[in-house]
Parts: sequence; C-alpha cells; structure tokens
Amino acid sequence: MNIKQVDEIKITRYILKATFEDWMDFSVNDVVIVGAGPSGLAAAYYSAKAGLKTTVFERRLSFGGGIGGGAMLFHKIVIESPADEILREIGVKLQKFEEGVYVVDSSEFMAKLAAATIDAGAKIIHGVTVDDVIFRENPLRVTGVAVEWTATQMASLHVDPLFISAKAVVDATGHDAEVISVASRKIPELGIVIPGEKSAYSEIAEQLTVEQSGEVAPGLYAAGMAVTEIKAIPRMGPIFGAMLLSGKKVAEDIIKNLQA
Ligand code: 48F
Repeated sequence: MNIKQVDEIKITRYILKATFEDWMDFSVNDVVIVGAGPSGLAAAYYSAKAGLKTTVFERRLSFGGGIGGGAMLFHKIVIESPADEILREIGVKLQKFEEGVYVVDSSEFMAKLAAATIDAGAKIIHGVTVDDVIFRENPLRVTGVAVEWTATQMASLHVDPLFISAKAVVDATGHDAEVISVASRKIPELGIVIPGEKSAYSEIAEQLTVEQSGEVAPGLYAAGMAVTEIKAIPRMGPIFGAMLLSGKKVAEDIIKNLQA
C-alpha cells in the first residue's frame, strides 16, 4: 500500500484555507444555536432541514450535552411519546417499557442525533463559547452573538470576541440559560426576568417545557432546560422527550417567524 505523501506545510495551509472559508460563510446566518445538547441539536436539525442556514456553537469538544452522562452515569435514558417519532426518524433503537415509554442508549442517541443534524446541513463548531449577544434598537432586537474560544476563557485571557450575525439566536445552553441571562442583564430594555427553575416534578415539567419553548425577546429563543430556568418550570431528570420536542418547537417557531 502506498500512502499519499503530504507535507506539514500543506496540511497547515489546507486546514487554514478550509477553516477560514467556513468562518467567512457562517459569520452570517439565519439561525445560531448555542449549545449542542439534545434541545440545541433538535432545533438545529429541524432548522437546517427546512433550508435555514444554521450554525451551532458548542463550548465543549463533544456533542450531546447532558445526554452522554445518561442518568447518574448509567448509559440509559428514558424517552416518552411523541418524541419517540424523532428517534425513529434518525434511526435510534428504542426499548419499550410501557405504552409510549422507551429506554435508549445514551451513546447511540447522542451520535445519531448529531449525525442527523450535520446531514441535514447544520454546521457544528466545537470549542467555542458564546459569551454575549449583539442587539439593535428601533426596533429592539437580538441580531447575533459574540464568540470566543473556550480555551481562551478557561485561561482567563483578556481577548476580544468575534461577532456572528443571525436572524434567530437560540439559547440551548441548559440549566444556566447563559445567553438569555447575559441578554437580560446587559439589555434591560428586553424586559427578561429570570426566576430560576423549580425542583423536580417530571410529570408536569415535560409538558410545560415544550409549551413554553419559543421566542423570549425579538430574535432570541429558548430551548430545553434554558426554558425551565426562565419560566420557573420544575426540572425532570433523565427523561429527554421534552428536550427534543422543545428544540423542534423552537425550530418551527423560527421557520414561521422568518417566513412572516
Ligand atoms: O445541558 P444540555 O444537555 O442542555 P439541554 O439541551 O438538555 C438538558 C439535558 O441534557 C438534561 C436534562 C434533561 O431532562 O435535564 O440536563 O437543555 O446541553 C447544553 C450544551 O450547551 C453547551 C454545553 O457545553 C452543553 O453541551 N453550552 C453551555 N453554555 C454555552 C455552551 C455557551 N455559553 N456557549 C457555547 N456552548
């Protein structure tokens, strides 16, 4: 077998060229999603599937957010109907425990959801943290995000971010609702109040989370556990149907709003 010879400088130049072509391209988006957990990936999957230019920024070097940890590190997660339809669509195997209640492998769920999202056309960028938004007045609207390398933040280096524009910004950052929190603190005119999530009450939390998912201020949307944080909804633990359905609902709201 003859392995093609590629020298180090070519490797460097090819990577830089391809990277900067991508960054030039996704500096302007229809949808920016912050966080590649279940709700962010579902929002990206359905946005990209509808033809919207969609970029996901993920702080870590992995996909799936809280999926990978399963329940207390056990590798199984509960999914309830109708979210099982999404998992069937992307080919995840379901183990039925009762009518409408299934258990799935966390690694399979995570990998297939990420693969489906990429195949639908979304771009996922790892190792980038969103630490602020861009806004405009008259009319007041969130119009994008500020991005910084996670490594830069971890090293507490004093480095200015770059800015990325989007017609819709989705906070899918999980329990801390990081993007909405910074927007509520730095743009009080948006009128966002964050009461914090309540303790666990799974039976009602799933329904409420999906119902309350959507636009929280012009151009700014909440998906997943970020919704429980800003709407004082109970947490639900390792049942993930609402995370997927929340992301899907946000994508549907964005599609409707961008077409209006
Ligand atoms: O936490 P996470 O999985 O959020 P989610 O989609 O799902 C929650 C469930 O996993 C679970 C649960 C279900 O009942 O309670 O907790 O709401 O994923 C959030 C992702 O966002 C990334 C973080 O690394 C994780 O992968 N993230 C958080 N803040 C930022 C961020 C940020 N500022 N910039 C970029 N990525």
